[in-house]
Amino acid sequence: MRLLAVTTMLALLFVGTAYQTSFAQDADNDGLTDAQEKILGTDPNKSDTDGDGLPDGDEYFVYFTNPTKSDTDEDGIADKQDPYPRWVRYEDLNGVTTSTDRITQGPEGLRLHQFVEVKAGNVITIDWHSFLHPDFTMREARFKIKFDFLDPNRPDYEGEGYYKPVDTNQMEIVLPTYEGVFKATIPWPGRAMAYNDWIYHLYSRPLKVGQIYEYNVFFSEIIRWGEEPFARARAEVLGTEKFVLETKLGRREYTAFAVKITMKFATFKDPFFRAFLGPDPELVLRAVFTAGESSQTQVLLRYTTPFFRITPTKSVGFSDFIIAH
Ligand SMILES: [Ca+2]
Ligand SMILES: [Ca+2]
Ligand SMILES: [Ca+2]
Ligand SMILES: [Ca+2]
Repeated sequence: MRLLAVTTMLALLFVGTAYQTSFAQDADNDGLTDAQEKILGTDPNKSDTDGDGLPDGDEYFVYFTNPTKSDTDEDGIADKQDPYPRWVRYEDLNGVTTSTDRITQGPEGLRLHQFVEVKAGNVITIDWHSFLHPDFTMREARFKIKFDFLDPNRPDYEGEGYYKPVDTNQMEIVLPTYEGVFKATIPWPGRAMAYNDWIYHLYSRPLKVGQIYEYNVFFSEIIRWGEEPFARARAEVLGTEKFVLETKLGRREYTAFAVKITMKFATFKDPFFRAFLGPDPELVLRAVFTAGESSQTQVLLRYTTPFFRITPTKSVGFSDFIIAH
């Protein structure tokens, strides 16, 4: 009788202890507690749930890859081997624009596939493919643009366009626009790329404090109004800072590289652009990356990009993107 009572007491004590420590317990020692694994749907007793060679905790906190999927971006290369393993979704802070971006390494260099959706009453989508070369030059792009208008009297629109090099310093561009297709062959300077691409040139290389990159950014929309479409950009890695990110597992602080980007435009002729940006505009933007050792561990957390909205009315604005994690 006495023995039974002791056993019961011990059992109660054990249950109580297990209950108290379950929140902090990491049974498989993969950097995620059992409670966190429940939220993410990973196996609390298996450190590498999807068997891709990366522990669950590293996938979630360091690589930003999916711990339950061995090939996060579905390019046929498992997360551990993939130099660009993510298919990442960014949202702008106004909740208007989302972008789902993927970089893959192919025989012709890096390839960017970006799907942008702008929901501001009407819905505009841009399905963008381009090739990024290590010298900051974009040699080819093709894309689809769709306008889905709320106004039933305004017909929806869908068009395809491309940038194709004629030779090393000229580019043929075809832009589908609401008023029709715009075609031109324009001088294409060295180290020049479309504005969809510039952030990925920084993303695709390990950054170091003090580094400076200079290049040109092409804004296709303004060429139709006779403006000089290239901005001269200068990106400087200023230093590291603390960056707080909201994740499914709560707020988490990262040590991050802060990059300052200055974009200098030519003098605007159009009165609308002059009024909005001044006659001699220089935009100062910023980007934040986790301070990783390689392109695989370095994650783009936040960046700002200017845009010139493609009709029906001229507009200029900024999207401040933050990673959805
Ligand atoms: Ca665990
Ligand atoms: Ca894994
Ligand atoms: Ca994975
Ligand atoms: Ca992959």
